[in-house]
Amino acid sequence: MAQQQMSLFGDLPQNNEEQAVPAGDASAAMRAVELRGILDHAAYQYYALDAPQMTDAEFDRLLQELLAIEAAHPELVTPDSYTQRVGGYVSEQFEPVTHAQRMYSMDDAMDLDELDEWLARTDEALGASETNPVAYTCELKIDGLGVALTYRDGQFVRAATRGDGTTGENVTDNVRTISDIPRSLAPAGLARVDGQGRGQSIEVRGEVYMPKRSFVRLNEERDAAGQAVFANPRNAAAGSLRQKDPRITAHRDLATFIYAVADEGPISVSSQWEFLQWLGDCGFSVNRNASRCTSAAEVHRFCEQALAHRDELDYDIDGVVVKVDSFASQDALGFTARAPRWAIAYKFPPEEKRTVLREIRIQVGRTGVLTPVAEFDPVVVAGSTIARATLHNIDEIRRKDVREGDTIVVHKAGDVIPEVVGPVLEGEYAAEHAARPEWNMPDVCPSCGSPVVREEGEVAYRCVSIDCPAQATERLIHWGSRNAMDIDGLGDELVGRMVEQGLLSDVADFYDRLDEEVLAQLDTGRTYETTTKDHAAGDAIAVGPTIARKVMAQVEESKSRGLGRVLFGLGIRHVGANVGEVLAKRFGSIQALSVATPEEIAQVDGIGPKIAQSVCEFMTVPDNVRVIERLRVAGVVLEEQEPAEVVPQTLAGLTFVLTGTLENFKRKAAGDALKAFGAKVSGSVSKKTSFVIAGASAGSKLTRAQWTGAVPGSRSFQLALRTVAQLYAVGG
Ligand code: 3B9
Repeated sequence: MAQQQMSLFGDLPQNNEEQAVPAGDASAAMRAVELRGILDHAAYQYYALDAPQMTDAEFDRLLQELLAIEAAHPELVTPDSYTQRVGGYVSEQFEPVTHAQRMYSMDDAMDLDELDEWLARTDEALGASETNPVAYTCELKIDGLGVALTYRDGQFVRAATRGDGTTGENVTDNVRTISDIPRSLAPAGLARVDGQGRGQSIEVRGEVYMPKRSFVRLNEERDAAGQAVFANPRNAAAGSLRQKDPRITAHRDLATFIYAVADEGPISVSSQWEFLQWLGDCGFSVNRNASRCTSAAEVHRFCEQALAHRDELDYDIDGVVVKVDSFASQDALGFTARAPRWAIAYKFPPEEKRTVLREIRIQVGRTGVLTPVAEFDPVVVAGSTIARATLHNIDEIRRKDVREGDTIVVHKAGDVIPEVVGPVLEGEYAAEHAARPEWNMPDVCPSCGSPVVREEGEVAYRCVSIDCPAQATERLIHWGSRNAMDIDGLGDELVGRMVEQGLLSDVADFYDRLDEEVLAQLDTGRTYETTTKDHAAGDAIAVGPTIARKVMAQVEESKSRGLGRVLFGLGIRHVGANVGEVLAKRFGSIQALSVATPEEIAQVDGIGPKIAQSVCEFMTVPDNVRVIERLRVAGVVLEEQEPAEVVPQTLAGLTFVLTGTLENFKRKAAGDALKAFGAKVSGSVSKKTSFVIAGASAGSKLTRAQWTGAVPGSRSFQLALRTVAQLYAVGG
């Protein structure tokens, strides 16, 4: 969770992928699979981990793209597609619960004008007049987790999360530990329920939250214990509610506010205002900051008050909920598919904070792109502390005109991603800003000192050095990332340390150089704060045997992730996760791919000439070939498990004999590559032998070699020659 701000540019396969317009059905199908994967992953991060990595806008854009593909190709719709769900994430850890009545969402009003429009429309629909105004109940919108609590015969029996609105998770055992939830409904409340609630199931709804003070205390404890801290109270509440062990939940200070009932039929109340009163009579915790208003002006005043006092509350709120008070009027207005027409959520404007921009620091990515990042004094925005934000590129810095030392305004785009809005230029700030020098991209890479280049027509500046340690680190991080080799437990920081200490420099080092014992001794860069019998304060903290063993086990497991992920993990420019899979399917092995021409690669559905060129270039760099060969020797799977679709059988009918020591290939690997193209590989020279590929210290087989069958100048000869030439080129 603490990483949330840092890893925003993390491992979504989008970034360096060619955005191919789905051409044929095959690429549409691939894209649909990929989109589902991305959406599922994003939803999981959002709902299950409470660590969103994507803005809502980006999520929506991808969802729309998937919807468009599925609309055009209905045969591609799968029952598990994100589009077949209402939203939300239903985990497998807790038993699913189907809500008796849908847990509705609410329409949003993004500003007071939109709120006014809704009020006017609702007044109109209900036939309001000056003498007979519509009454609205205004409540605070608690930024917690929606829950449904079921009482049978007045006894608490079940708690469920909101989930996707239709199906949630059974979290009864955990919710039972929340102290402000009544075990049984108080008599004062039951007095107003048909038959005193006997034989009845009553489901109330509300929000579970963690008080701000408890959140701060919990994070202090976690930090002291070296555990990851929660980004905000909502995440802390979610993490606490989704514990497998209810005893852990019990030790987290959670609380609730209840505001609704799934079916008000058996309760003799006729308005939301009375209903809140009834909830209190039952013993529920009901937020006291609510107001019954009979004019737009009063509603406005409530919203302004809520905004003005939000920081004084011991819980986070993200807006105001305005509900038509009378149940009869609510019934008259009814529901849309997702939300009641009688309620609206006025969302507070996105929070902006002022801070000081200390430094614009360069981050070198794995492809050598230099990205400027704003580092500013930490500020709490929308519930979590932020201290840096990407500035993307020099054009963006010029457009915003931010300079080191400026007082700046920051916010969170989509309430998630930290962003610099711009410099504060009012009053004396303007002159101070003008007196500061404009920031410029460096001429040399801050990591390795090589000159930086800006390619024609590109905004990005790049370090093109092969030996840049920053790029090496980023490439290694990428190799271990979730959509590549998925080496769990391999934090960015740990990789950085390993590179600094010389334990790792290329991806093959994970498999043939990394040593568990050495890793265990690696200094983490942190030091002990206190002295115990085992260490003194100030001593360096080592990785330790437990984490070292875990990482090595993950490295071992990663060997069998498959060719598609290897191709993605290698960080070949323009090869994203999707392209990696397509290439793996089509060519079946890395050998076959490495000897394919750009034209052959570009023939694959969904692969353009730019990708093809980039793959070929990568495969001819001797360093890369050596790394691939070391991966193979270490046992990393470099073949597609399913047979390749169609590899051009350019060598069909030809028989090869391999002999001697080849420079960069194991003989077997070279043979597999030839076979993938349809060649026969034989162990001994005979009349049928077309070619002998002789490495160093070849013996009798070379002596006995002779041409038979292949006529120089024939097509098969030409193709064979070219393929062999490529094999050699690749082999250095
Ligand atoms: C079935 C506050 C929030 C909120 C409602 C809220 C979120 C949602 C809602 C709850 N804060 N109030 N209120 N303060 N974060 C309005 C959507 N209401 C319901 O879920 C709901 C559900 C209902 C009525 C309300 O009744 C029906 C009965 C039979 C059939 C159909 C509906």
